[in-house]
Amino acid sequence: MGTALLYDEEMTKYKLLWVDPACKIEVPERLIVSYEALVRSGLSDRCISIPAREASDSEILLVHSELYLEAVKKTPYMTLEDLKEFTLQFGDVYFHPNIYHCAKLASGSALQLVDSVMTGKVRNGIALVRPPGHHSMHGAANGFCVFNNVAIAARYAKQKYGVKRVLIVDWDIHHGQGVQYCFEDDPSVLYFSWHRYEHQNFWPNLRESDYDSVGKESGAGFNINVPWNNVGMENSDYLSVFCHVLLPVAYEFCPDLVLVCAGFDSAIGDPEGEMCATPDIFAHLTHLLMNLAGGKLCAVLEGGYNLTSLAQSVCQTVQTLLGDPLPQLANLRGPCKSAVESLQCARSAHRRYWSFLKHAADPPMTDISTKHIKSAMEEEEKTEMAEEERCTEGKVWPEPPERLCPPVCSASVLPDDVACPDGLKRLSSSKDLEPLLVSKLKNRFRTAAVDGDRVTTFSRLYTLIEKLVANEIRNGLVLVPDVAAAMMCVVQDLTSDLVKRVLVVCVGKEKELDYVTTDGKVLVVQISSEDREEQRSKYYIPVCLKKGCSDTSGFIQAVLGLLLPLGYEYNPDLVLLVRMPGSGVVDSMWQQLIGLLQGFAKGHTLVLMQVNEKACMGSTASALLGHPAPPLQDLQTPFPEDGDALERLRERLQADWKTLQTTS
Ligand code: X5A
Ligand code: ZN
Repeated sequence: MGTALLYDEEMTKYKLLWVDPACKIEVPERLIVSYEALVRSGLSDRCISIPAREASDSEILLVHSELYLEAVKKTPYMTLEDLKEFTLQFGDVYFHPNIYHCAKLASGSALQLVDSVMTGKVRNGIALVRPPGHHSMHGAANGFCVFNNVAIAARYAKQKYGVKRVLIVDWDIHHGQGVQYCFEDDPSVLYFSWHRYEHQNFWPNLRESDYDSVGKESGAGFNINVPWNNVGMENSDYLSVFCHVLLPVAYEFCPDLVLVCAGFDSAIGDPEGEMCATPDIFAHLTHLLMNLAGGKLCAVLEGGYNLTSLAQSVCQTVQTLLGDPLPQLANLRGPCKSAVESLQCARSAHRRYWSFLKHAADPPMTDISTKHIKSAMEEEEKTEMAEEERCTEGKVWPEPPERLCPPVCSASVLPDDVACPDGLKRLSSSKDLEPLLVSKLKNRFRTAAVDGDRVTTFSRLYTLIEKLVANEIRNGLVLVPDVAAAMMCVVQDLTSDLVKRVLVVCVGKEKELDYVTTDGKVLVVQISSEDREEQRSKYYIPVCLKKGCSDTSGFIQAVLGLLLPLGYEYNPDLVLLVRMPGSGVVDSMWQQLIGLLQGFAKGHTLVLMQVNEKACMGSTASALLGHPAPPLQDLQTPFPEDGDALERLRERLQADWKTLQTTS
């Protein structure tokens, strides 16, 4: 199961033929540099190339009016003067004799991609297209867009494949108002968009781009807008919105298909967006969506006008779709004040529709009632802000580091009588442990004689960790007789010299977790039914769920709203995932957890399980190998106590962990 790449040089063959400052950035080179970067980096060779095709009339009519289609059909025969005049009835768009052909190819490419993914020919894919689509409307071109490629693709997927729920994630820096209008009364398509808004002072300057446009009639709750009221948003702002707004809703929605309006004008250096998120953020945004809908994800290019930033961002996205390890994001801060306001407003506007947001706090009244006065004030603040603080087109940033795949994806350390799951490499030999380490282990087990089997297991485990750290192996699965003791050994003895920061995720009850707490070399997040209020410290975070780990709703809520942001801020070099015996965690939840955790530490995850839990070895191995987790179906409403407790915990931890901030 691979990654599809759709590209056709034909779509580079139209351009602006007159002077129009609003349109001059939409150039054929956008597509050329994106594709060439994929070729140069060797990524295109690893994709499955799918031919583009033209969308048919009836497919275009899934979204657009006959009148509009017939009008566009005439453009190839128009004179330059006619084209100019035709263009005038629309906003910020241009026509060219070849654009109708390209627009049909752009929509058709999105449909070919949907076909490839829905028939199982590929797992996921990307379509590099021009013209973009998300601004075009039922009867109008707009914002460089002629046909709404992604909207057509969503309707097509529903019609042709009986897809029940489609999630559209629009990370382009402009509001895809065309997509919003298309689906605002439709509960089967959930549209999420963040966009530069500046209290309606940024194009397309629509009142309905604000957070309070939540959808209409039965579609209420299925339109999510997160307006950015300042420029200069960073990686941490984008991740906060994903963790605290989009992902909780997306998991509750449980889509059958994910479509991405993949505009890269939200990246640093873009003259339209003026944001500061780096191209490697798209690796993480992509990754965070890849465990939804069983991995069925179709990305379709929208905007992106800084050619350097665009090409890098496209590569980051494709490399993630291919399953390569994620880049580490260093020095993440909390969201900025303006981002917190935006995400708080969006959460609050949607909490009546989504049980995963039920406990979101109200934004302070003043923020709403004085918004416009405030916006004027902010305008001033901003111009006063040192100009070099703001990102401009001339801004430079380091090229994202190369993302190297280790020679071995997944390795295992297992007792000799346990069969190794397919695809995993069994570690059966190892060098002898240093005597010092052996004596430490003996101490740990409080036995004079650590038996031979145990020493063998631990020396193999040590070898595995060394190879993870050396990037010879991506991740590992280890079965031990006593998980609690093994966890302690790994954390205190085996990793201390090798790894700067270990994120320990402990699933289920464990009495003796008190030791690993103080110096920041280890961060423990434990999810169980046990309340250990007195234990809380910055580096030991127990999450208590009323019904423990078997409550998938509470569990996923804790993972998205707490574990993910903490992980991003902590930025571990190794993730140790410990499954306590009898934790009760549901298989699909366990796989989701493994999948999501692989966004940290370049994918270096070590899973520790008890030998008698062989039953879940297969699903663990599958998740470690990078197969998408099955969707979490039929999630129940979380227990109100759990939602409350989670919100309180987040509140309390906000002083130490800025990424947990959801209120101002
Ligand atoms: C697809 C896209 C932007 C239009 C900006 C017009 N369109 N000012 O990014
Ligand atoms: Zn855009």
